[in-house]
Amino acid sequence: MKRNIYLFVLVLAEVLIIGCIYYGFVSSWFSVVKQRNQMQTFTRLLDRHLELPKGVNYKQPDILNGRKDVVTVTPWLAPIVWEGTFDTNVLDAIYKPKKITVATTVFAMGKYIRFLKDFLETAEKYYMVGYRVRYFIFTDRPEEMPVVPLGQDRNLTTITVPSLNRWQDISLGRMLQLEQLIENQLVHEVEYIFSLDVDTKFHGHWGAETLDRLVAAVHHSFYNYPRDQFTYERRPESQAYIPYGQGDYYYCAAMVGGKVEEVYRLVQTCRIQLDIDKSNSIEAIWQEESHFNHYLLYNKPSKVLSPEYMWIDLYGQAQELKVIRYSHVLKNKTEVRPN
Ligand code: UD2
Repeated sequence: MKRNIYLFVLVLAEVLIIGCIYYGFVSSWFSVVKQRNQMQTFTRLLDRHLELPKGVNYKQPDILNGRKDVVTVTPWLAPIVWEGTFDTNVLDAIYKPKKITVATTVFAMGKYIRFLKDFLETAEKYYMVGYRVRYFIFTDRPEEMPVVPLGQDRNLTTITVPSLNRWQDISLGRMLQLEQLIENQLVHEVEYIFSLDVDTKFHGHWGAETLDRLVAAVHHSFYNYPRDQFTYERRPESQAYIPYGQGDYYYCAAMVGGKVEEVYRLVQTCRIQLDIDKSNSIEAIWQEESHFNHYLLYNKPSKVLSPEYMWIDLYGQAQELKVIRYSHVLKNKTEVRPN
């Protein structure tokens, strides 16, 4: 009997000791995970904090004198970026120490691969120079990829995708591809992303002034039009429907960018809306561009790029454009498109 009591006490003590060790281990593991999550949240928040290192010299900002020929802020107080509204010295002093990475996705499908060399060569000269850039090129012709020397901290990944027979499907399919790339890879690896059309060239500086939460560019062909003449989707049966009398600007789909989480939300929403339209046998008038415009009307961009950042070689230089930074090249649509 005495022996049994002794054994019972011994087992109880062992259980208690093991329990305490286990509890200590589990709770310290939980606190490590909690701290790590907190750190990640704080790092993400700090990423938006605009810290200026001491000793940086730049021109004194002015609140009375500035651009008077163009509007430089939206009604929801997002900046509209024009030459003369920012100072590269101060922006670089703030953003370069953050060591951010900007993913840049480009689709070069079918004959559009021919535009890629100029795109990359000019991007290397003007686009996010001095920042880490990771190009992701989606193509069905990997064997025709041009060889373009890249600067320091810049690299390129080719993603081979199946060919498509309709240019509309290529344009629309970008949403799903971007959604998957962000979800599977980029969300863990980069802070910002820009998705750009390939039939384009850079002509001037495109830098940290374009970084923000959600960034959209005003379309070169509609920036001076009344909203009822925008080519929004006007059929209520489409998920992209915008009624007459509504709308801010007409944004182009050739450029969308921002924090990777925000762009993910945009492309995923557009992809879902496109799927609903498809199941209802309707395709919006300007494919994903119509859905972008619908999304951006109800989810305002935090920064808007002026047509300096999205021009077209077809037009000469408009008076209000002090510089053309990026433009669409001329193309023979019937010759380059698959349909
Ligand atoms: C407009 C938009 C474009 C897209 C399209 C949808 C602007 C300035 N452009 O341009 O972004 O919304 O309308 O209708 O707003 N692509 C290929 N291979 C092809 C076809 C397209 O790679 O055979 C890719 C390529 O990256 C190209 C992009 O899709 O830059 C858009 O196609 P587009 O340039 O033919 O469309 P476009 O000029 O009508």
